[in-house]
Amino acid sequence: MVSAMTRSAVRSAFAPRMRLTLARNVSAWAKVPQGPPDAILGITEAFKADKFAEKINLGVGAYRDDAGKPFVLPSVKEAELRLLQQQLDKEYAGITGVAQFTKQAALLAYSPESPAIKEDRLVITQSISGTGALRIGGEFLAKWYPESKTIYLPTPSWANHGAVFRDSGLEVKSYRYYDKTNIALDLDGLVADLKEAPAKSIVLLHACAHNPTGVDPTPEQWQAISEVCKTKEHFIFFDMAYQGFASGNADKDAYALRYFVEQGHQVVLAQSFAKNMGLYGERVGAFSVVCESTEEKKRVDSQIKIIVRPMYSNPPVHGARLAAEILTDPALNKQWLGEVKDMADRIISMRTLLKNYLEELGSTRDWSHITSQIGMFCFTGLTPEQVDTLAKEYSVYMTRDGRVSVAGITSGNVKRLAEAIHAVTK
Ligand code: CBA
Repeated sequence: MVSAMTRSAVRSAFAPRMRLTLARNVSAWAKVPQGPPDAILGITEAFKADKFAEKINLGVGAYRDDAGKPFVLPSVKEAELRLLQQQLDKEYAGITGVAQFTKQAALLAYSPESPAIKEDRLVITQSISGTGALRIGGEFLAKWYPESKTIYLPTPSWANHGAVFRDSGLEVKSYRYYDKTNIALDLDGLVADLKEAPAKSIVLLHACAHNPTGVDPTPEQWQAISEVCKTKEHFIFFDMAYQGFASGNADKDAYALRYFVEQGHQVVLAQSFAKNMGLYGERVGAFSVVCESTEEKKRVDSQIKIIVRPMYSNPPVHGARLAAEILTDPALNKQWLGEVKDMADRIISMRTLLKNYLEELGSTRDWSHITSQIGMFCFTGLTPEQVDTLAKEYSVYMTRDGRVSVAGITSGNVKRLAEAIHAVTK
């Protein structure tokens, strides 16, 4: 047994080391709270943890082939082979990226006839896919747009928009977009809210294939939206993450952007090549600004570089080189456009199959919106509780707002999906 005297002697002998141990036990991150999983990418984590062989992931908007496998476009494989043969170096790109890529990205979005391109007054920078483009745009507007620090998003909008713009230093507000009752665009609500917003506010518009609703304005409705934005002198931020996916035609999907430019709106644009080229993990995108003159373009370009340089210095080259090859070579470009159409068509045929199966099963609900909505997503109208039951009891995963990534449906899983949806909506 150790006496009291001995114990205190031992304590003082070891005191400095105990203090050291104590200091080590209190981590610098002890007060960091647990954050919630991401509303969309968190679904993939839950899906991966599910052991059921016939599980279905309809969470993230990523295209799958009819066997449910990730799809590398044949045009991308061809471009990859060509790049390999060229044995290119791995030097840094400039701050605004691979010039051949950005030139082609601008042509794809705005068209070669665009006055902004012809008159050499379009600033464009490569970005870390669509998200990075939105972030550069948010930072640029927060720093340099003098009229407002508030951006208006549609309700609902992509789950990440709010965080991107808030972190860029903008205040985020919303305008009405979706009419739940009629499963359509709430044009009156949208126009009323944009009229109500202070003049010269920033307005975010999904250029096509609205995420998550799959409801896009018609050309006439776009004209009405342009009109109210003109009257109120609002500043337009287009997010175009799905060019080609809405109609299967890249030019048709660029209608709104081109119309607004034609109407004299000085827009900015975020582009993504994740979906239409299947370059998800390559992170290929672009951010562009329509300027008034070539002289103004030079000044804006210098400020974009000043934003990008401390953020990530310059973008990765591989994916941009792939996209440049596809967009530059006429034969490869044609092949790619055909592949985009094939992807869009497979999605459309899955919509029809799902609706037919639900009807065959005797569902009395009106499922016509499954086929009337466009793009990658179907906004099913399922409640968060029904979504939870689908995950727990049927291993069917989708976002809690009832959004289904139709690109994840296959002819092999659509029947089981219809049965599961029917079971929770009976
Ligand atoms: N804008 C919109 C409207 C989007 O839907 C997405 C992707 C992006 C960003 C921008 P990226 O940075 O990959 O180019 O795309 N949205 C998702 O498809 C998904 O990729 C989705 O499932 O909603 C995501 O990141 O959440």
